[in-house]
Amino acid sequence: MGFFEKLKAGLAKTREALLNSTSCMYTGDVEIDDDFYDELEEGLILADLGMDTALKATDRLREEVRKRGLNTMEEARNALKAILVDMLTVGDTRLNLSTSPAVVLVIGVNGVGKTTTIGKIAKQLTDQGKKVLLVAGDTFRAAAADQLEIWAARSGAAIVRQHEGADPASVVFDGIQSAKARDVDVILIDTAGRLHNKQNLMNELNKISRIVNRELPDAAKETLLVLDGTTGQNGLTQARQFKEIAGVTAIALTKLDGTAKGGIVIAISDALQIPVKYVGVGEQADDLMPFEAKGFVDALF
Ligand SMILES: Nc1nc2c(ncn2[C@@H]2O[C@H](COP(=O)(O)OP(=O)(O)O)[C@@H](O)[C@H]2O)c(=O)[nH]1
Ligand SMILES: [Mg+2]
Repeated sequence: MGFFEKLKAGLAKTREALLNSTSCMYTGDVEIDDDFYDELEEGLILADLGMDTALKATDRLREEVRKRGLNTMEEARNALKAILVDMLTVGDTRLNLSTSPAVVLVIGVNGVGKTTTIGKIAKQLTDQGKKVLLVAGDTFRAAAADQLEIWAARSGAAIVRQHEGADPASVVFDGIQSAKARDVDVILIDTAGRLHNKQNLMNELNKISRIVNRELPDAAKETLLVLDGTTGQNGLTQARQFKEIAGVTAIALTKLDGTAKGGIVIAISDALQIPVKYVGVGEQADDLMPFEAKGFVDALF
């Protein structure tokens, strides 16, 4: 399956939801009037764009239709697609890996797909000929490092881990020394998402960041927040919290294959102005897609 076909297949449920909730856009004889805009706005909210983003998109469409004198549904649909692409365009969609090593700190709550996403990115990077090192910073359970180890074996990446319960910052320190010794291109750091309160989590992530900044002051760094696409608006709430505590630079939205709530991508980009850089549409290594706004919107309509 080609890239676009795969994305399209992965977004099937979201596309269906959007099609149902915005059916007013697919009937040729509907007037483009206030009722139409109300119905569209409601439809976009149902498709998980959230109230603010749905309102903004509808207002922009209204403006565009008026300004350009659009009068067919097809024209209105194309205008809406262009507006959504624009709302999804909030910065560079590729990870900045411009130095060797570059560091990607991967954060997010438990179960969203952090370890899996790291494994997939590792596989894609090693396939491109890069030397990758995985750091098992989730030390809560030995199983977390075991899971990362499986991805290391699958991708050919190296891994640094310690015993269960070890200080994550110390694992990161070890990982960086090892990366320096082995001329690694990309360090991917896994973290735990189960710290019992916000302050705790913030302290932990800050400690890791301090080590990274001290040991690799000139390295390209990304903080990649992983969000579970099936949680819809709750994902947006998580993103706001993590943005506040950890300075998120990139987002990966996983599990879009199992949900009709994919419209949340648009809400997140628009509300937080943080670029979505990956979307996950399955459990295999090649089910992680580099995000591209136009392709995403095309796959939705
Ligand atoms: N269907 C689907 N499952 C996914 C995707 N990404 C992760 N998962 C699954 O979600 C579960 C939790 O993933 P894991 O990486 O362990 O989450 P973590 O706790 O954040 O590290 C696993 O069963 C993964 O296989 C995705 O894009 N699609
Ligand atoms: Mg994990």
